[in-house]
Amino acid sequence: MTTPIGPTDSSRTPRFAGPATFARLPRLDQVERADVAVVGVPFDTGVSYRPGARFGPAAIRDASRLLRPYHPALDVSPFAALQVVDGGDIAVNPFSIGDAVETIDAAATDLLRTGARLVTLGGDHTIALPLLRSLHRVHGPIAMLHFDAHLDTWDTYFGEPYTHGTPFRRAVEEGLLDTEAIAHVGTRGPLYGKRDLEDDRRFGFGIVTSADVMRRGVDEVADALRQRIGNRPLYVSVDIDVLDPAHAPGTGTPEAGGLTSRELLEILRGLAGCRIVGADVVEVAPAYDHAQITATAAAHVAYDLVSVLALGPAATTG
Ligand SMILES: [Mn+2]
Repeated sequence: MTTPIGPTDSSRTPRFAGPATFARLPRLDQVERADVAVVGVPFDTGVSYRPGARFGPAAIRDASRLLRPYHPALDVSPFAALQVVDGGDIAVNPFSIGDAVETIDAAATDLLRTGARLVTLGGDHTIALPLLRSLHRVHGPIAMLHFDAHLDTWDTYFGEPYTHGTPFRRAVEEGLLDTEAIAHVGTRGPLYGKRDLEDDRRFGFGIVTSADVMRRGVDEVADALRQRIGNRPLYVSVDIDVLDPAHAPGTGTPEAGGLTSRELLEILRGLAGCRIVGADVVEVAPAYDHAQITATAAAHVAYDLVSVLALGPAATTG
């Protein structure tokens, strides 16, 4: 294997200058092959409340300029262990959700064929469905950890099946997920009714609420999740609204009482060793952000996901 091409040298080009790629990494077209591609999906037509997540990828990339190459907590240099690149943005139709879903699936499928694993920057949570469809074709049913204030297993909004509140109901209906190993983490806030939880349980989801994380602690939660997942191919979906609005104000559907960014990062680090086949960070809406709080949190989530990928087994096809 050739030595990976790392980020632009910050001793020569200051971090606030130079290319606006994720972590100042090379672009996909600048390398022979990539192990991990960080890809933007600037799409927010599926949101039910505040719009603006279409500007998420650009905001996360800008906040990622300060990421440095060594991860001390995990003792790994992810950009040296793997060839990580910025795969650019998937250009989606902002006027047709159905068309966008097909475009994301096709583009992700093409990227997966290059051998790269994808860490996707949203965009609203609608994008997880086509990403899971493309992964399912490679790996079969996939385990999933879904970090989110919300369940995202509702049926429809205004009669529409593809929205940011419905991707995981569709994913279960389509058989994309391994229902022995799917869980929400960080759930909180009011629901429409008790039925929401009954439906969700019927689909097979476990729930670790935001309050559970506080009471049980991050290590115990991460251990329990790791045990449930085992060696299954795993998708990790992080809706930034899993964080408390104090830690992520720039998002579409904020709920009080969420995780701290420290708790979220610690749980993600606890997934080291899992067979992660793909991940996303979604729902960053920079227009409601302040001082890059949300974009910085999202950049660090993406960095920790890449670092965990660098420590885990390669995603061989199942
Ligand atoms: Mn969500």
